[in-house]
Amino acid sequence: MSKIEEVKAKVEAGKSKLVPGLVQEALDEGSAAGDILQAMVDSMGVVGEKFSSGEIFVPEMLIAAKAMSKGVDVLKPLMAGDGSASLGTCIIGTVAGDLHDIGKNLVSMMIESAGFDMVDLGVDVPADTFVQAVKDNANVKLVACSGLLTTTMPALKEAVATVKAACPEIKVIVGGAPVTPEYATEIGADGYAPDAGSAAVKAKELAT
Ligand code: B1M
Repeated sequence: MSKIEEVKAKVEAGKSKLVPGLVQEALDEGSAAGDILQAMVDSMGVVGEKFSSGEIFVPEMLIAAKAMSKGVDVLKPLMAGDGSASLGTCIIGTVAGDLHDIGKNLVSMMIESAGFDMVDLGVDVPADTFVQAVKDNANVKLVACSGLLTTTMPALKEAVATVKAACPEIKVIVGGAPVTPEYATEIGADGYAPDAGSAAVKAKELAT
């Protein structure tokens, strides 16, 4: 089994203590950070399928998520930006009622590496909190809202509407597994991205 396959297996199994060391070993063997990250994202896909089929339950999903986060911590310094001039501040959060943060954290990491200063509001963020953060921080150009559940898509809509009503000059980008480009347009978002890499590209496009 290759080191990357080992990382994938241990994330699936939720082995938080082993994953960081294996990620480091994979890097030391010459694997690219992006490939290791993709392997961990794939693991979460497998975990989701196992949850859907009733093979595992919420606690197993949670420990797999923790294991992946530990692995991402090792990769984060390698994905950091070049420290050049800031493109502005981006407020990011997962919308109200939604506790999923791995995708949001990856999106935050990639937008930061594209040159933005990030203010991460965490998960379960009420619409008004996004607005307050725009007011409390300097040079805000962008609000990025993540939603992972079909049941929290209305919260995404509320977040976009609330930010747009209070701060029309601020661009809002949305994403997350159930979100489509059509839905993003329907709820009045300025941008949509299907993954973390394209979120960074879209963020740059909207803010410059
Ligand atoms: Co949850 N969960 N979960 N879960 N969970 C899903 C999302 C689910 C698809 C699993 C399944 O049934 N197959 C399902 C949703 C079904 C639906 O709505 N249609 C589900 C469910 C049902 C639930 C609960 C309701 C389960 C329950 O309690 N019965 C519950 C809800 C809790 C809540 O939020 N209120 C729940 C809880 C949890 C845990 C807490 C246990 C845990 C999350 C822990 C954490 O995040 N810290 C968890 C996990 C781990 C998952 C799965 C397995 C993995 C999610 C993940 O991290 N994926 C997930 C199944 C799956 O995704 N296949 C599942 C990896 C991550 C990199 O991908 O988040 O999609 P993703 O992010 C991507 C893109 O979506 C995009 O870029 C990211 C990186 O490329 N993206 C953006 C995300 N945000 C973006 C923002 C952007 C642009 C792009 O612009 C701003």
